Amino acid sequence: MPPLQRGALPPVVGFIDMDCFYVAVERARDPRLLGKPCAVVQYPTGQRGRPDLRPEDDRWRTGGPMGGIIAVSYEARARGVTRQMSGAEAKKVCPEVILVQVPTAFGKADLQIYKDAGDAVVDLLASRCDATEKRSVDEVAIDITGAAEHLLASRAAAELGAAASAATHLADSALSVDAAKVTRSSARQGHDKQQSRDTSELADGWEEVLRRAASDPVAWRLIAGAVVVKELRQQVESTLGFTCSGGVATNKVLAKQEDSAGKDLRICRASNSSLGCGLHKPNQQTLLLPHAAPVLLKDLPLDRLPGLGGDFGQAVKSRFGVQSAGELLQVPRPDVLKQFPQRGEWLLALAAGDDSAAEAVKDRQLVKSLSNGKTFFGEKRLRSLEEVDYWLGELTGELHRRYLQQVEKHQRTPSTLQVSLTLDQKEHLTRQQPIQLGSQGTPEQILQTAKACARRAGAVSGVISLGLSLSNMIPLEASSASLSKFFGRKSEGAASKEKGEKPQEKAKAKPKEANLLGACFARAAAAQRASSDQQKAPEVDEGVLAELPLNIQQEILRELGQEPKLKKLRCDVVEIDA
Ligand code: TTP
Ligand code: CA
Ligand code: CA
Repeated sequence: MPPLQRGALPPVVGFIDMDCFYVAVERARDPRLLGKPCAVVQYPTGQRGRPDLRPEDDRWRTGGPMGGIIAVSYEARARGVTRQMSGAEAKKVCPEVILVQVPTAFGKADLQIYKDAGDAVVDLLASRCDATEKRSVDEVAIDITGAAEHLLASRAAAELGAAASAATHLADSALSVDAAKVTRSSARQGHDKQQSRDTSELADGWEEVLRRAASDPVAWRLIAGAVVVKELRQQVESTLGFTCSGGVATNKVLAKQEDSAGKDLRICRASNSSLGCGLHKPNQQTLLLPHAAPVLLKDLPLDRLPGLGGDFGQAVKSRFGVQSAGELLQVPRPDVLKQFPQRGEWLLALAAGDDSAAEAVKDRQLVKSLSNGKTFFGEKRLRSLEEVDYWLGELTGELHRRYLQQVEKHQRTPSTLQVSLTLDQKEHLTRQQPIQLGSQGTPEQILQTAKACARRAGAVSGVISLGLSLSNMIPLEASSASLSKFFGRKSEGAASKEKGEKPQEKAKAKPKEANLLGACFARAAAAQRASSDQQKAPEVDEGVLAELPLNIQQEILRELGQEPKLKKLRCDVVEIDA
């Protein structure tokens, strides 16, 4: 594997689009819909006085007034049902189609269940990505550079190559190019080029890609990125029950574009706009290596590139008499720069699919937890605690890196570690434990706590999935690392009083734990001050203390010179055996 030169290399960007999303959400709520041709229909407008339909009400529609179809299962697509149809038209082409109406509230569609499901997907992805940018109700751009680099450092190249090639289409493979010729509408209905890649045989083009990647670190990182996307997609499916399609590339310009009408084209960089994500959907993923970009961009209409859908795009087209990105690249560079001195460079980079024209994935998500997991199907399932320990070690490295990022970027640290195991019989075990990493926690600390959790799960033979997560994020200042500051000669409360500040001002907009902790400190510090004359140990408010994570409770008591009386304290850790 070529050496990595961090910093000089472009990021690894993924793109996720959920499959027939509203249908998938309905299926997760009602398993009777699984595997059946079904569609979600809008509520009938103009019907005043109709009672609202709650998500849990019977929303199946067999006739009567109905809105148009907004989401179609792939089974129904294969039988000719499309989004534009009315419910009645759908019944005509596919009599067995099940039509589910969207919930309504206050006389209009209530899309909350779909929004919540989309948010759950973002939350889950965010737990393993460097940045997570929600692009629509069912689409997310993700920066997976760190996760990809971790895989490169921790797994053998042959293993990564095999995992990526078994699960991933190449955007410029003969199959992709062939599938690109399928019209957009038939792509959406499912077609014979839409075959899924879930086989160990090396697919079209992969042998050459793996050979060339041996001397190409950018390609290697993207290949590792394809493995990350595959694992994330598996995790979304096993945790939330939704399948999705994915793309991997070095930037998001082509990972997602708007067409001239501003309508979502659902483009993975992995499958350009003339292809659409429908090229390798549902439940599939595509990798676009840099050498494939020019091929895919060649015939791309210019107005489908971001920023070129309006007047500026028109001006470019008429100035040079070009229609596509490929044609623009044929115009001599000095001519482009002369005509467009301000934006010429960007324009050419954009048409070439160059990373410099793309914005970074914007991290809009403050994660609730950091997690990492792996599945072990069939013969690969884990049969002993030693094997579980080994894989916990593997999962720890990446998690530790992401924890350090949270410390650095957001000054927060996790306070709970959780290990989850799915056993052969689909039995799911979860064990949690407090963890005190502060700002300088080590991988060893995470691993030891994880091993302790795994041991509490009892017999663990036949593990088919193993997950490790860090959650209950608390501000660093509330973590143990700074406890001693609070309990030093001058408490923060006392110090801010001297400066004339109100102690509460500092606590503004902090999470519950931090405020509780603040209250706890204030009382403890006041008790300490009041008692110092009498040389008495300070007291702490047990009610406030009990609201805090267990590790912090213990730390506070130690700082106060009191032995933690664990029996008295409420433990915030819940064990769930589902
Ligand atoms: P899409 O991602 O466009 O489609 P989809 O997820 O249903 O199917 P695919 O597998 O091809 O990606 O839209 C996501 C959801 O947004 C869709 O399930 C329903 C909703 N939606 C509408 O309500 N109206 C619309 O016009 C479109 C395009 C989507
Ligand atoms: Ca979708
Ligand atoms: Ca979409």
